[in-house]
Amino acid sequence: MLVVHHLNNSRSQRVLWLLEELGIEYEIKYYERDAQTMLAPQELRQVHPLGKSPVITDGHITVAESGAIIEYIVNRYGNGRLIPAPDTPERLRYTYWLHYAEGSAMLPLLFNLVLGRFGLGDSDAMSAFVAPQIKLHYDYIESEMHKSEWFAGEEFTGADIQMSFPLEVVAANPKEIENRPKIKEFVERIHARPAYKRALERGGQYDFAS
Ligand SMILES: N[C@@H](CCC(=O)N[C@@H](CS)C(=O)NCC(=O)O)C(=O)O
Repeated sequence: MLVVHHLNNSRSQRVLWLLEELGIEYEIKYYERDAQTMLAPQELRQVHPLGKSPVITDGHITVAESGAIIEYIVNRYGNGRLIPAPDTPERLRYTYWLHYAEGSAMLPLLFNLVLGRFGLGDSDAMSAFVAPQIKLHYDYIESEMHKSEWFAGEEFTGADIQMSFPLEVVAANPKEIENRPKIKEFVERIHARPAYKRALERGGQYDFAS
């Protein structure tokens, strides 16, 4: 049985959602963030040395990194669902957004979170680097979203699930989406999906679902 090592209020909500979209049976092992540091408990390091979530175990296989997990699940259990056909422009877009979400889109958001938490929300680093990078990336995403219904094309895919987390984080700040209607609409659309709602019921606390 596939097991999702799930940290509350985290990126691993995406993995639950993917499994619900595909209708695959799975178990959840729940982990709670430390209320002060927000870090995962040490026991998660017994599953993977970095102790980050999501991690999945599937028999003797352990997979970390949400993009790699989505690839693994879609390739192994998807039967062609949630992934565009090989050698198509849509497949290339799928791969691009699958990597872009964690490789690029999350970085300025993470800087923003860390600087804010350490009282550096008004620092030069924030105004000279972080804020312009957030603007650059999220204006870019907004403009790309005018091209098609979903990230890889007209069909919903695993790339939409992977892109959901950075967009939910951005959409949590009303100022960030007041001039980005495509991002706002995307987040509303995914939240309305039955599989998304089922994943929320199973996953527990997740602050970016409204
Ligand atoms: N790029 C990784 C990021 C994993 C990550 O940093 N997860 C966070 C949760 S959103 C985490 O485990 N934080 C707790 C910690 O660092 O101890 C992925 O997409 O899986």
